[in-house]
Amino acid sequence: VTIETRQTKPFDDQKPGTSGLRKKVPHFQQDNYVENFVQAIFDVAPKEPSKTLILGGDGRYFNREVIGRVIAMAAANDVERIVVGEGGILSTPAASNLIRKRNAFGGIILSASHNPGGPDEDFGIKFNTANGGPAPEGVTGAMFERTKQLTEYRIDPDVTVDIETIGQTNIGDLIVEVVDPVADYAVLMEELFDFDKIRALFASGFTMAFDAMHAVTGPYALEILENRLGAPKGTVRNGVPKEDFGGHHPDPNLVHAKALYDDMMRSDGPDFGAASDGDGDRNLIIGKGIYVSPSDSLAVLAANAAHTKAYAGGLKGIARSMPTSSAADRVAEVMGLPLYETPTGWKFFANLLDEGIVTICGEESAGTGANHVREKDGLWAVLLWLSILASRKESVRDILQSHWRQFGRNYYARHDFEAIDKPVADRFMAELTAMLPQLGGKTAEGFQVRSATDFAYKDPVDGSIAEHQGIRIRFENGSRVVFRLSGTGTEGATLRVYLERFEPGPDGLDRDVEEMLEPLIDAVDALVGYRRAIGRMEPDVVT
Ligand code: VG1
Ligand code: CO
Repeated sequence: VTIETRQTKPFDDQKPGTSGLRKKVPHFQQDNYVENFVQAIFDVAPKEPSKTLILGGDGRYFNREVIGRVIAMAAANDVERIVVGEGGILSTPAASNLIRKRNAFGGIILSASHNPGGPDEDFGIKFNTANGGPAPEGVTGAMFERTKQLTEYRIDPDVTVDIETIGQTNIGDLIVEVVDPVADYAVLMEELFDFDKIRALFASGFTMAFDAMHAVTGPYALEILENRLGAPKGTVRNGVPKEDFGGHHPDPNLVHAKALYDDMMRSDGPDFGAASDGDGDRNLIIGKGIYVSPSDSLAVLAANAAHTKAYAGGLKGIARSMPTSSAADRVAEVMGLPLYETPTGWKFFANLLDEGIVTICGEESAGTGANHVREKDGLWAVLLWLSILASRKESVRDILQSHWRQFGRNYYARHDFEAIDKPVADRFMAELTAMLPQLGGKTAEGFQVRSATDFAYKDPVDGSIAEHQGIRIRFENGSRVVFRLSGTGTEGATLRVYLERFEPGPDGLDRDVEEMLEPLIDAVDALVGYRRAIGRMEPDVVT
């Protein structure tokens, strides 16, 4: 063991965003940029309940390189055991599971999730704490402070480990365990779901397409869907993880998973379609001829969870991020469950899950998950859908339509305006915030403002406060718009505009989403003039 202390310089831009530190690869390749951030993690994270670290990533370009550096630095930073996925692979939910199973003090997950990969694309590092969840704001804040002060990092340059072969290596006091990235996760899924029932569904001729988007979920989906559940070979598409995700955005939405969507709209297409993102924590659900919005998916899963082994005893509560539609609120109301509304980002769910006051959580950005791990979980959502389909023996369309008849329908879309000049975006948000006191009561295009607020959240478990989490304008007719800036982008600023309009039914449940939201967009634009302020008429991405 030859621990070296090397000089580094502090960086002023290592503030983790919604989900870890994300930058372009060349930015991460600056001298000591990775080392600085990793040292800050080791300095800030308490090594409790054990000195075990979980390590893996989504397999994107630069993944292997950074895995090697983290191992060498861990050896010099009082880590006793590293559990790393073979080939440096671990999906985000699988990493969360391993942290919990191994009583690790935390995990380092290398991913920029749904952002593209490659030498000029995105990379990311995130740290999850001992509960398996993304580091809370207190911890990321402390890490950021540390990155601005660091002048040295510690490394054992002699430590090199073959991460391509499963097995254990002892290097001085350090044990490095290379594990099958899928095995423990697959066991967890078998504990939660009735695999026999899903197997019978596939055996009955039910067909599915799963698009792994050349990202990390490929090996998980192949093992679970095809090998264990007997889905026909070829059910999993793009199942081999690639460093550049085959040149695509591994973002499971109707833009980037268009090929899957097109297949699902064919009358002879599969019965059920799904996709996942770069690091395996998101899910896209499409039925034959019908898209399920993530907000609706959360509501349907919550309403039907009792069809599944793990949730047969009922749910404790539901949580959703603030911009997510209130479809889940109606389910909670009918089922007599508490509903929590949190800021965007999975880290805000962890306390509620730890405390045992919610069971299922979701975000409009295609994230759904539950108390089995502390991250959103793409394949879990797919398996829950499959369990419900196996049990109800109805199509996705029938399930969705009967859901709307019972609870009403929340027409919903998110408009993303990408790569806006940051000063322009910041100025617009500041002007909008200043406008809020005057908006109440105003009317445009027949929409009257009921309230206009800057969302702040007080965590009911630890009392911590998160401010400026999005501007929310609510109308008397139940419609709503939310404005916020993305915290995961790596180019300029991305303005997200979340639009929602409620129809109680029984009429008006089968309308076109875009048509339904158009009057709301016009009203909002008349009130706050966002299109002019950012100089864009049309969004880059609609989801
Ligand atoms: C986006 C989504 C948010 C999600 C986050 C991380 O954040 O809106 O709901 O939790 O990505 O997802 P933002 O700040 O860009 O809106 V992932 O799959 O990147 O880990
Ligand atoms: Co993700």
